[in-house]
Amino acid sequence: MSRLIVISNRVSVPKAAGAAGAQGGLAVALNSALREHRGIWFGWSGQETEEFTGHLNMQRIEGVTTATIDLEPQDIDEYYNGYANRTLWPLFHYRIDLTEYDRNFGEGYERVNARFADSVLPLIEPDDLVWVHDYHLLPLGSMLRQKGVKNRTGLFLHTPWPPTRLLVSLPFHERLVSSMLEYDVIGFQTQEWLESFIHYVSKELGLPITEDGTIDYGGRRIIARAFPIGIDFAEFVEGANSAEAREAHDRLKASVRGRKLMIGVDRLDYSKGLGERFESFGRFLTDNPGQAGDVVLLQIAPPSRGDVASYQQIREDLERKTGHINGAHADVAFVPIRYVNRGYPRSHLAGFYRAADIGLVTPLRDGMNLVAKEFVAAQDPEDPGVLILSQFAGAALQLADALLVNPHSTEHVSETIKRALEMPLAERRQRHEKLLASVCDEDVQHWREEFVAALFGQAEGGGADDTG
Ligand code: GDG
Repeated sequence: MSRLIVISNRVSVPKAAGAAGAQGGLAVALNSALREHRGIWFGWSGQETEEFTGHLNMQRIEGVTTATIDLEPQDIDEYYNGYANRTLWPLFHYRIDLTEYDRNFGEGYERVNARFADSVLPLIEPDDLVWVHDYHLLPLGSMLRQKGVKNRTGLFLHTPWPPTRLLVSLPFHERLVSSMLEYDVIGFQTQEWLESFIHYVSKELGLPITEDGTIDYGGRRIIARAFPIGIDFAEFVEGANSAEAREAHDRLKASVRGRKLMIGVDRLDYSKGLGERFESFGRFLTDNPGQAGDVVLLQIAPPSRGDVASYQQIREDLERKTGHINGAHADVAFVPIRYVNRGYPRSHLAGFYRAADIGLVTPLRDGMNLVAKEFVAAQDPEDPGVLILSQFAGAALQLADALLVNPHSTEHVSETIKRALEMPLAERRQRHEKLLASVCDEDVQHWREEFVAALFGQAEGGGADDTG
């Protein structure tokens, strides 16, 4: 078996099952992948250093070797807070109104990608497969090639890929996308993002796409494919059956005192549609005065990217909206929105999901969305809750038996909440069964195996495993 070198912006050390903290979806998925694969996970430590040295901090934790570097404050400003999170993240989530273009960000992004390439280079051995993750590191593959790396390299993008008409608003977009074409495999969450990418490559770069869907780049064939990410189903179900999960479940159930419970769990991010979600719930309360005291929304939203102004803005916005809606609909013994700005251990989350009658997952745009899948996995199959899911989450393509909504329409979401609350048990079970089958079969192991097979298949010289 070839060794795997995983490269991502941050390296997140595996955590014990019950550990607290808001690990992002990427961290959760990669911990699980690396547990089974011998290999190294390389990335930024999250620490600052006055002057970049490229010194590798190596650690071995639970069978995974991690190698990290520290970055200079200017790197963090321009690459991480700048180009990655003020330029690419909003653009890739269709928010050109929030997208900032600054020459220094672009230069910082390229400088840090080059620093990543220089630092990881001595760790790469001839037979290793190199698997790069996400929008922070799009040009890394081409920088590794320039430094003589001949290994098979792949990129998986966790975010959406924007339509060509939006992407062309990015200065130097051709340079950025061309740099991605040094990877052998480029993976997207869904067919939709893949099609947008292919559209760009063919229309803007004029490259031929072969009949089997590969990109012909100067005679080299690049596999571009959808690999929908999943959750670690077995681990999650085990956590959901733990004593801590049961205790968290019972505590939350007792606190709502027989009322119906809706749950949302999201990093505090404008792409997650939290403001629209709160407004939709406010509308439901206004439109259904008879039910207003009977439904509680628990929104868990651990802060993220707090150094970026648009994230400070969303936080203020949500505080205002929560205050407004609670002010209008609360009673002496009842507050409709419980808005919590902190993270919980995963096992507690599982208990909370299970206690909820409705999972409200309404991003305006999301590469995949793992919360939707976790909500399904945590339900009691005999008496399952209902998943309300945005049609704009990548997950909607696999979870078509959820109640799909347009998160921009407060009217639609409000009516769907009503429908979910009234859904008969037989329909809930029927929908849940189908959702569960998808979440269980297309789990994170499946995702990793498919990606590595595509990467390795090429290494063997035939694209042998490029099925589906
Ligand atoms: C990116 C893409 C894609 C949240 N609060 C707590 C907590 N979480 C965990 C959730 C879930 C993860 O964070 C969030 O994953 P998502 O997929 O929902 O979203 P992003 O962070 O935006 O992830 C996304 C993903 O990458 C994977 O490819 O699906 O589209 O944007 O696992 O449970 N975990 C803990 N406490 C919390 O309070 N422990």
